[in-house]
Amino acid sequence: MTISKLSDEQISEQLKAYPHWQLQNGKLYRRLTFEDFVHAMGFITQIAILAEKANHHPEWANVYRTVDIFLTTHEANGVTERDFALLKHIERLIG
Ligand code: HBI
Repeated sequence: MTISKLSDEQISEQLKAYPHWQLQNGKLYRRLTFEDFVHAMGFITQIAILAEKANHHPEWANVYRTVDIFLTTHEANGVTERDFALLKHIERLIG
């Protein structure tokens, strides 16, 4: 199923509800900092399971207790509702 990317205006409008996130190089981006490396890995593992179930995967970088997470939809070459769905899962998980 092809999915269309959202416009920058649509993205900015939806991001108003998520002030920790920003649009960076066409991707939704947030830096997460955990109490230690093991907690960072626990987060990554939980999101990995969700992502696999949704067949929609993040791009991320982990250095010790930080996780930089980037959400974009490769097949749309931009941000789609699938990215916001994963963002909402992440926000629910970290509380
Ligand atoms: N994850 N972020 C992202 N974007 C995609 O387009 C995507 C994906 N995970 C799996 C996936 N596409 C598959 O549907 C295709 O690789 C077949």
